[in-house]
Amino acid sequence: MIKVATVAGSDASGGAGLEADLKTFEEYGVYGMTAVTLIATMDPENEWSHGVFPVDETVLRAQMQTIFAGVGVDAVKSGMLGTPYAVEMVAEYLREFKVERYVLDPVMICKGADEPLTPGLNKLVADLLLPLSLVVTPNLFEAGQLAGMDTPASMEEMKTAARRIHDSGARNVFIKGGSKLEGQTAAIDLFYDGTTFNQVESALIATRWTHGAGCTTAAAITAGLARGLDPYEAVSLAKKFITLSLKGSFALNRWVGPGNPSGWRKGFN
Ligand code: PXL
Repeated sequence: MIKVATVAGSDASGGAGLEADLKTFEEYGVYGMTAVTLIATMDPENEWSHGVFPVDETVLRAQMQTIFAGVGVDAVKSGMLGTPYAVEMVAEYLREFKVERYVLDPVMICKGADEPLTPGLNKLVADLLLPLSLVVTPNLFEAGQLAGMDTPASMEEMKTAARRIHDSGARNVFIKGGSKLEGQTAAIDLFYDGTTFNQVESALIATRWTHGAGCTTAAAITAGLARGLDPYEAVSLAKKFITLSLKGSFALNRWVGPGNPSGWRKGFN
């Protein structure tokens, strides 16, 4: 059995975080494990505002031991880490267990919130985790932050950001959210392996229910790598996966709605 792990937050609403990761792993036919870094909650009496409750360092370490020392992994993904000790611990375990296939989803914001959730952490993530990543999956905002520039507003700026992030140690950079560039009508993302730029394109799915799309994309890339795809193949397949997931998206309530990772199995097309 192919085994993958996600080191990520739990989203109590079920659409993002490790819940999205596990659903995605299941669709890819790989065995998923979780190290929970924090629990994210949403308050229905306060316009769905987010609460973030980090998991104690000892408890996080015990989970990492279970997964890395106790079982072993073919690929690893990290999502929302939330604390400096979580970032440091991920770096420590990736190094100690010589993980080759590591996907860094540098989660800095949740959809709906425009402020970084943990601003102080971004530099630590860039310093410690970018150099260990096989693929990093920033959205436009996160790409700007990792590249030390404003949020890219054109394909040229996306390329500049991708180059800088590659120079900081990520072996492959996948910048999502090209559909948000001015005048864009398709969902165009950018893949860069240090030599060649590839645009990864799909039709734009017109839905406001995109909660968990970033988590799902990174989890799909992780599972694809674990199954032996190369980074560009894994990214291309993940793009198809997320497009079909978004075709099956739905509202949970008036604030939020997730994609549906079973979209490609159920044929929402
Ligand atoms: O979608 C970003 C994200 C990642 N991880 C967790 C979250 C969210 C957004 O709500 O709750 C745990």
